[in-house]
Parts: sequence; structure tokens; C-alpha cells
Amino acid sequence: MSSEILEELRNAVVEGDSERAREAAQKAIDANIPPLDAISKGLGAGVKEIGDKFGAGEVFLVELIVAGKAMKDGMSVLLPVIQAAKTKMESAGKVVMGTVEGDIHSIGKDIVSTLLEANGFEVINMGEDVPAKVFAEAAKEHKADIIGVSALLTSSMPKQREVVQAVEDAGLVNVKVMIGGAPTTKEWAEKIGADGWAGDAITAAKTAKELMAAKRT
Ligand code: B12
Repeated sequence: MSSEILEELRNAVVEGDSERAREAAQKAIDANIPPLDAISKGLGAGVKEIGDKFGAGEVFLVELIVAGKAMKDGMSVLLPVIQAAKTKMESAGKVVMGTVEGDIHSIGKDIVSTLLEANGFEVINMGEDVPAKVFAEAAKEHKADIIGVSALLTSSMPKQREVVQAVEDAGLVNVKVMIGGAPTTKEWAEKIGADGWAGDAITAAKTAKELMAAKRT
């Protein structure tokens, strides 16, 4: 039963069918499938399939666009459930989150933002195509503890380095920079002087907590 629903979520994204993605997402909730599993093993599996096919030149950009939209629409049903699971707690910290300049991929960043919120963090989601300086200015304005920087394109990854530099230039010594996104690695994070890296949303929440602990020592 649950594998059938995961399959339905995957197919809805592959076929770029937003309505089916929303319906299957609701079915997943009704069947008590953990929403994060529905996102990663269902919707995410579909978007990965289309991404790989696009990379191999087997599908066109329009298919990538409708698949991305179906994933976002399915997520719009699932993310509020993750958010609602949040227990009332003291703020774990404040995070300014965004996707780098020149990059409009939002899905992974939004999942990470929701998971951080579910773990008690306050998240200021700056959206996509965010210039390095704007990350630093927002961190200053909101007195953020952490800046989260997403990049999905190999060509936009260098902008993550610019964010690290902008934070340094702004003298924000107590603000940690955490980066992520499919093409990034722990080695890349270390190379550009970022304080943390995570390859998925659950690890991102864990890393954010570790960065908060490091700030206190
Ligand atoms: C959906 C999609 C799109 C959608 C995006 C819709 C949206 N609103 O986000 C659209 C159609 C707009 C799009 C556009 C383009 N795309 Co695109 N896209 C994808 C696709 C299929 C899925 C990305 C995704 O959402 N994955 C699912 C999420 C959950 O995974 P994720 O983003 O990796 O996030 C997880 C982790 O990385 C991590 N994480 C993410 N962010 C952060 C941040 C922090 C702080 C931390 C700690 C962790 C973290 O946690 C997340 C949750 O687990 C990928 C293929 C792929 N396999 O990645 C291609 C892909 C990224 N796109 C690609 C390309 C080439 C493009 C375009 C240039 C195509 C074009 N010719 O126009 C444009 C770029 C436009 C731009 N300027 O940004 C290439 C990139 C190649 C490269 N190496 O540079 C890929 C890899 C496809 C491919 N195989 O060729 N794309």
C-alpha cells in the first residue's frame, strides 16, 4: 500500500501532473507515511528521474519545468504536516536561508527550511537568486545565527564562496555559514571556508544544531 502511494507520487512528478501529485500527497498523509519519506522516496525519486533524463538529453526543458512544478505542488500538501509536528519550544536559533544569485532552484532549500522550522529554528527564507551581499545584509538586519546557502548548478556554486566572503567583509564574526545543494560536497564547503555542509534536510537540521552549540563555546 505505502509503496504504491510512493510510486504514485513518483509517477505524478515524472508525468508533470500537479493535481495527481497533490492527491497522492494527501493519500500519503492519510496512510500515515512520514511526510519526509513521501517527499524523498516519492516526489524526489520522480524529480531525480527527470533530472537524470534531462542531463542525458532524453527530455526537454519543458518536462523539467512541469516536473519541478508537480514536485512543489505535492510538497505544498506535505510540508505543512512537517511544520505542524513542531512542538512549542524556545527558538533554537535564527537562520537566513536562500539560493545563490543566478540560480532559481528552490525545492531543496524549501525542504531544508521546513525541517529547520520543525526543529525550532526561526527561518527567514530569502527566496532564490539572492546576491551574496544581500545574504550578509539580511543576517545583520535579522541578527541571524546561521546563513544557509543553496546552489544547484555547478556554475552557481562559486557564489557560495562569495557569500562566505561577504559575511567576512561585513565583519559578522559570530554568523555561521552552512551550505548545500546537489553538486556541493563537504570538501567544497571546507575549501571555501564555510562552517557547515549537509547533503539532506535531516542532516542540515543536525548540522545547524551543531553550529549553534559551537557558537556557544
Ligand atoms: C527541478 C529542477 C529544475 C526546476 C527547478 C524548480 C524549482 N522551483 O526549484 C527548473 C525547471 C526551474 C530548473 C531549471 C534549470 N535547471 Co534544473 N533541475 C531540477 C532537478 C530535476 C531537480 C532539483 C531538485 O529540486 N531536487 C530535489 C531536491 C530535494 O534536492 P536538492 O535540491 O539537491 O536538495 C537537497 C540537498 O541537496 C540539500 N540541500 C539543498 N539546499 C540546501 C541548502 C543548505 C543550506 C543545506 C544545508 C542543504 C541543502 O537538502 C535538500 C533536501 O534533501 C535537477 C536534477 C537533480 N538531480 O538535482 C536539475 C538540475 C539541477 N538542473 C540543471 C539545469 C542545467 C538547469 C537549467 C540551467 C536548465 C536550462 N537549460 O535552463 C535551469 C537553471 C535555471 C537557473 N538559472 O537556476 C542541471 C544542473 C547541471 C549542473 N551540474 O550544473 C540538473 C542537475 C539537471 C541535469 N541532470 O542536467 N531545474
